[in-house]
Amino acid sequence: MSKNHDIPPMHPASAMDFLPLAQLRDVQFIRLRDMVQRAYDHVALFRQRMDERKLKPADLRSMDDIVKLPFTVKSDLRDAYPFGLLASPLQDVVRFHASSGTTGKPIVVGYTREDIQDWTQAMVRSFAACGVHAGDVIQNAYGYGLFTGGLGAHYGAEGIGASVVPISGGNTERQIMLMKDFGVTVICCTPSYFLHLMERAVESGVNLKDLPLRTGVFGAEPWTEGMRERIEAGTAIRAYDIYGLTEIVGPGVAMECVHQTGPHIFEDLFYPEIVDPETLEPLPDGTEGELVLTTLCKRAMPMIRYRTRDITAVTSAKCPCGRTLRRICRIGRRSDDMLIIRGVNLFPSQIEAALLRVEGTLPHYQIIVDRQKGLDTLEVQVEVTNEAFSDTVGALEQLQKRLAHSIESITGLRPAVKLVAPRTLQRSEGKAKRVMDKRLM
Ligand code: DLL
Repeated sequence: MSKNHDIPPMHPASAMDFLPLAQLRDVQFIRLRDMVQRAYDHVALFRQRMDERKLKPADLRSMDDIVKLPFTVKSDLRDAYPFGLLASPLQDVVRFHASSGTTGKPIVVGYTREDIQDWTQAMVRSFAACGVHAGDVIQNAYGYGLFTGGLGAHYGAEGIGASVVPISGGNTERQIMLMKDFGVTVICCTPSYFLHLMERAVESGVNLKDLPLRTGVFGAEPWTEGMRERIEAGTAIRAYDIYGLTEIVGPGVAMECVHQTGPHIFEDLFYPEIVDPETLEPLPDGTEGELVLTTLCKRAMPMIRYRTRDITAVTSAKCPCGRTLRRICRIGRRSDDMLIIRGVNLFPSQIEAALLRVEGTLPHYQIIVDRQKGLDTLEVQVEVTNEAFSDTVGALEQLQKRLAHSIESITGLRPAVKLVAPRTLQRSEGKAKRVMDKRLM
């Protein structure tokens, strides 16, 4: 029995994780057909788009036919604000979440009781995949509220029978105090917020390596292998990548197992495809493109072929854990976060990778793009370690050169690198904001 509840914890390892492929495809297809029928019957937009293609739910004969279905994009959700895409009557919806996005109205998603159970199960499987179990003390520093991170991780943590500390984001001093006093073993937050926690722990005289903390469940924003190395070297934890998005469910669409080989997609619930973002042609496993996801079980708000804008590849290469679920490669970029500087395409994650290759810097940086006399300019501000900061001017100039060179070798662009003192750049409590594009202001 779990400690705080009358209900027993959910079974963490799902048979679905290890299903032979032929069986998995059968399960997916049965679910797809039912879901498409429901969407066709109850959502005007899906019916209209399928009618335009002269496609009926019964025309789907196997998983391969998924490519006949129309895509859904973020503006469809925005245009349907707030309840236009609900496939269930409002009285069956037990929860809403919303994501603010950058402009205009938020996108809203609804969940039935069964949807919440499926999502909880996906999060239970996520925790189980990275070795979290009943008896763990999970500090949940994802934001609670309309953002899916807090409640999504919370239900999964309770579901697996752990004790949850529902602290939400921010309040960093208190986070460190509770982590120490409660014997926290697992932390859930964005990787950028964890860096902030690491830094504040040092300032408060707390050595995270002395605490029972052993696992980090990090996601909601892009992060690099270099960042994982820095986090693991500075603590005694193993850092795992969790992926998800509001439109599909929230966290728990995909999660890394203990082998840290990239997040396994819970394919029996969320069917992945990769398409060419320009032509929208399907691409084979192993090829990079835009991730498209279809919910197979969602009742209140099914999503058909949702274009995530996240660029990755799906791999079916075997993982030592034995899961038959395919994996996504680390998501380093979105098709809509590309900066074009003097005609060169640049992704913020390339800058992170370049900076972390060089000794003497901290993983806190900001990218500032501007236009002067008609020419694009790129400045990268990066914090340096205390030791490096107290170095001679000559040594700092050398460091600056090494950083500019590292960035140039990855991006082809030579930036102005500005070294700043430790703790100068703004810290995030949720998703980090790395880019300031003054050309748009
Ligand atoms: O960020 C859900 C979530 C909460 C995921 C907690 C993981 C942990 P949104 O706010 O809708 O939902 O943002 C979704 O964030 O399309 C990606 O661009 C990005 N993202 C999420 N997880 C990762 C990750 C939540 N592990 C958008 N790596 C997605 C890279 C990620 N990017």
